[in-house]
Amino acid sequence: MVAINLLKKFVYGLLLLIVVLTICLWRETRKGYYVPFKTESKSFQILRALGKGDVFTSRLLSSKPVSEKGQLSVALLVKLDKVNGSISPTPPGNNAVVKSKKSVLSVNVWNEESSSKNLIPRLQKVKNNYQSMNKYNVTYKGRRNTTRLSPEKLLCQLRDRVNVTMIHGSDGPFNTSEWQKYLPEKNLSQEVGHFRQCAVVSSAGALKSSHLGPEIDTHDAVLRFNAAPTIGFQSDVGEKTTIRLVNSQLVTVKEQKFLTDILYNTGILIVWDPAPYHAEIHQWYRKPDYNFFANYKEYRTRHPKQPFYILNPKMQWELWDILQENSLEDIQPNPPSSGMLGIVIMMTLCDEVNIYEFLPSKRQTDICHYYQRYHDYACTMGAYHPLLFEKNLVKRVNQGQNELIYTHGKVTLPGFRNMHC
Ligand code: NCC
Repeated sequence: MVAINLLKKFVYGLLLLIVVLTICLWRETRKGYYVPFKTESKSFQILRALGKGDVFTSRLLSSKPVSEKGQLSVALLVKLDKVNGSISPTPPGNNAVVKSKKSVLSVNVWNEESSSKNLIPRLQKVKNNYQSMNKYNVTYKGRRNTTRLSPEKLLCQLRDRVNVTMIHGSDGPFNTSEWQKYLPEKNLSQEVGHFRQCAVVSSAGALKSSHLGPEIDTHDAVLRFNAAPTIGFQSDVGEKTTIRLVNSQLVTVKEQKFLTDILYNTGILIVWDPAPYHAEIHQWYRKPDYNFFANYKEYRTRHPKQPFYILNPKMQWELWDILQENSLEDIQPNPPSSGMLGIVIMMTLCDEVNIYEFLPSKRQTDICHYYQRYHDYACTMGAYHPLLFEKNLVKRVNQGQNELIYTHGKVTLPGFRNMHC
């Protein structure tokens, strides 16, 4: 009897230990964890439950740093005045709204002066580590614009200083008879022609339940990134894919199944790879970040009719310099994200570019991608890529309304062709 009681106590003790260990392990892995999809941010769910669906007080961004469990930080509260059912931004410093009896909507959209100081501590640490590592030997000696450039001037800088070109047969190490077999004959603008309105669809989790699919599909061309699917997500992200920009890691790493997954067989493909700071093509070719060249050739052999370009690596640092020049602090010395590269690529091909959920909407979430259940703020705020500063720049040159950022996560930029500098 005594032995049975002892055994029972031992089993209960063991069970308790297992429960405690499981909780500890769960807390340790909070940095990237999988849970079932949430369709709306908690704050918005609460507001809806309270029947306050149109008084948006989502804490997308706050002016104080917050913990990992909190919402994203860094805020600018943009007050929108609701008039006759439509919403228009209130000019800064205008108290008319407060004085009038009109209903006032307080919504938060991306603060274009966001600073890394407002990031959660983990992301601040990651940024500092990348800065000390300086993997690409960035030696930036350029200007720092302490006085803000106008949106028009910033756009002209992008147009005039970022050369969006693809590698072609006359470029350095690619001018061999072997490479001629693989590189597309036509250049990208010959291949696509002239687009009027284009959409760039970020891969953010905030696209989930957005119902933006039909709107996205009305565009002449749609750019998507990496492994972002359409099948199963049409109502939120649409089904048209004109161009897919993929990073070299995705093309190289076997687990990503780039050579076999039919996801990649639609539209025009463009691959890019991080290069040393302002390196010549030869230097990059000898030491790419991911050696994707063999898989590129293999894919071209399997799908010779599908246009597949290699982005000239000079573009990434030309763009990075503009990001650094217009930021008040040192940004990550790593190339811009695929998202930012894709936006600029589309600005060279289209008259107008609508970008979805690059700047987070009211659906903001820490779910990384709309097609996965992985949670990590780094996907939206940046860790390796200087995403925070990319978003600041995009917000500054946005020609659309703040209201549309909030409701649709939508930003509108002009195509380079339509700009008068
Ligand atoms: O996640 P990723 O990007 O494929 O997303 C494409 C672009 O969408 C924007 N984005 C994404 C998620 C989010 N919550 N907010 C956003 O604004 C970004 O602009 C992003 O660039 C990349 O840039 O290539 C990146 O690729 C992934 C990953 O390699 C691919 O998805 C392939 O699996 C990187 N993740 C990892 O390496 C773990 C990511 O850092 C950048």
